[in-house]
Amino acid sequence: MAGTEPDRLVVVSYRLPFHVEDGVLKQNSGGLVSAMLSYAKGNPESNASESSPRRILWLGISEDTEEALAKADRSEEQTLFDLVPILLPEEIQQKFYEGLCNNLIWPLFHYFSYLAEFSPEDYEAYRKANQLVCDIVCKHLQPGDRLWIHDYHFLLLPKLVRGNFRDLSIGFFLHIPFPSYEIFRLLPRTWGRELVLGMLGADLVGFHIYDYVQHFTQCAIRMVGAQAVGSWLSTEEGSSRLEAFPIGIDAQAFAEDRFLPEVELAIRGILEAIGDRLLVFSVDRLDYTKGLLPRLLAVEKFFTKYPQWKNQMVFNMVVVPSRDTIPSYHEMKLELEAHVGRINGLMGSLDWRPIVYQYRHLSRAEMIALYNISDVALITPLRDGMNLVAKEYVASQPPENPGVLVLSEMAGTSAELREALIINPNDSDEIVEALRTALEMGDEERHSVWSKLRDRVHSYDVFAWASDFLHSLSSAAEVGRGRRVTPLVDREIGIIQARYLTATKRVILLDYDGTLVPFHRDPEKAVPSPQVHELLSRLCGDAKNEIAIISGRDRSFLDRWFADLPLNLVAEHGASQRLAGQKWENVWNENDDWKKPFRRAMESVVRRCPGSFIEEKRTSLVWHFRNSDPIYGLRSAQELMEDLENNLSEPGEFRILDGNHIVEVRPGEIDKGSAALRLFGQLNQSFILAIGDDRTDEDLFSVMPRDAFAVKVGKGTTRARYHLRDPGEVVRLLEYLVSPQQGPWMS
Ligand code: GDG
Repeated sequence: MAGTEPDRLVVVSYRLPFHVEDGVLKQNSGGLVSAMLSYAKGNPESNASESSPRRILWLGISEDTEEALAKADRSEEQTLFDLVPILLPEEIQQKFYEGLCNNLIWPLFHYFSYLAEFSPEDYEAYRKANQLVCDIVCKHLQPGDRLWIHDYHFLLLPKLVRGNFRDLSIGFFLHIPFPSYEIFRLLPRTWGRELVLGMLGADLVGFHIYDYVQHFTQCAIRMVGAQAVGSWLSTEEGSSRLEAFPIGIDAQAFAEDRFLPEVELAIRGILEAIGDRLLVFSVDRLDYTKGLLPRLLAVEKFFTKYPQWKNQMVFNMVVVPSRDTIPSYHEMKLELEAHVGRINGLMGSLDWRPIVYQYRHLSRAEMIALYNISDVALITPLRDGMNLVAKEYVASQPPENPGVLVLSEMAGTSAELREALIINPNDSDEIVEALRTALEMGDEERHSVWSKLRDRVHSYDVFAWASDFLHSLSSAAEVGRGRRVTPLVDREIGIIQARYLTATKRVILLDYDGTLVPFHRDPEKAVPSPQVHELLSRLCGDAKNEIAIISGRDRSFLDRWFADLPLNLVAEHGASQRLAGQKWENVWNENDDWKKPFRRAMESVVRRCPGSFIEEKRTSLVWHFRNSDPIYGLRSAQELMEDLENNLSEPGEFRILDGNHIVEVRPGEIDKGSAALRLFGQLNQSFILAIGDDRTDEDLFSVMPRDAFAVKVGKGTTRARYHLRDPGEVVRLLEYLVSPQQGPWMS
């Protein structure tokens, strides 16, 4: 890592958005680079920190060398970019890009699962490519940088970079849809888990629309056991915020550029060709997601059903060349062209072709002219992450005579452009009727619909989008840093061990389930291993130690496994306690009548939520849903919590807790913190270590003095300062304390 340069943005996208042509740096068309350019220039109307120019380092695949890019002539604003081309080894590039990106992720995420190819070699190449890109990115990162990673080529990258830079602000944005769990689960389990965890390496994960946020959340809950609270997802590794940022366009530029001379020239050309007929258009890359053939057949159906429109309307279908050396794309193109020929042959006349088909890339002026002059845009993809053409069409319309947008409900942008004529692209009759409505729409309605669409396209343009994302990233990264699991590492273990060794009196407070012993589907089978038993015995054998197990379990369970050890035991979160070598005593002595209404509420949830069950303890009732469907379990837990709350008469009399796959209700005066204070008074021993994994342990952490070591096991927010990943690490830590001669901890 080189010297510090404050407030630099580092962007990684598959392609570098610049290339060198005759020694001059040329900017590729695309909203992202324009947005970044405007961000780099700074907004003169903003506060000081946002008004000054900022540098952007951009890394991506390129055919130009770093030297050629650096030497190329640049405009003044382009000098704000530092460009790093990435060149992957040929054997990886092919399998990574053509293989995993284009033959698996693209079709699968667009719901074309029958086209998805699940090749382990391609996945391995994808892993390697992400690792190689990570190595290059890490070499260029500097303290204070913010990193913004784009799209499905780099789903693993956020986590890989996070492994090297714990506190870096990392944002990730997905430009294509994130599919529902039913589609995503088709991926081999290890791949799916890796991809989700890869994305969750970012502080902020952005999608176009809220549907995709929900789909991702469900996948993360089901596949990696993430916990969702509001817009945050937590795993053992940390927390990420998920949000929808519907990408915008440079609406102002589209509105103004229609007056450029080259655009006016192109408009005149189109007008001459179509005469006084109405013009309907579409522009897409050649791709099966775009619904090209169904659209064409719907237009044919339109002319058949409404022959009065023959010779009155022209459909200009522009298909932009893409991947047509691949046989399936080439076949798609031939099939499309065969139908264009057939329809024109069948319906056309000497002076009218119903379909004007173009297979080529248009210049920007031609695009804007086409947008400007078309009466209807027929945007009917079968699936699309967002679809910028729809927004560009809206922004380019002449206010005096705006056109009509017919839009597929399968395009992300339909969630925003709600006033458009929304169609289902598989329903040819609906397309036919929408086309007719659009062509016949009266002036007043056209103006009213368009002005609403225009307002939306202008108010959340690409600059608002980028600045919204980057602002959100700053706040998410700040919160994320606070929440990130701080695994104990050598240095901290060293400090704990040194304090342990020099202390004259030590207290060690241990939770049981999820802390000393991993969870089991059947709680009765979650029993301590001989290693744990022997370890506890060694800890108790040291006269300086006072060891307590403070658990939610009942007395008989704790007696069964620990009666032979000189341990302090606390059962049912503090309702009973047994001091080492003494008898059990009850802290709570009421009868069971209070449980009745709570039990009734729980029984009703058990009937509805398969796999869940009620555990009755002397001083609490617990509803478990570890063995239920995780999403339905969570929903049922929320409903149960509300139901239980409704049974409370006095505040504080009972506590309702949502723990690790449980909902528990118990008397308000019983908690693990009070139990610890009852056992050990003011907790002023020279060494105190408290370890626990769930919400009930937070009560324990909350009574810990400042110099105590509070350790949270697993994911989730906590008051504890330290984290361990799982019970295995807890045992390792305790072994470490009793055997000081061991080698390094984790490095
Ligand atoms: C991904 C997602 C999401 C197209 N043909 C020509 C041309 N274009 C320009 C358009 C528009 C862009 O390309 C295509 O817009 P998309 O929305 O399809 O964007 P992609 O980058 O292909 O796709 C998509 C997008 O990312 C943004 O997040 O909306 O869902 O798949 O800007 O104007 N431009 C010129 N000539 C053409 O022939 N000059």
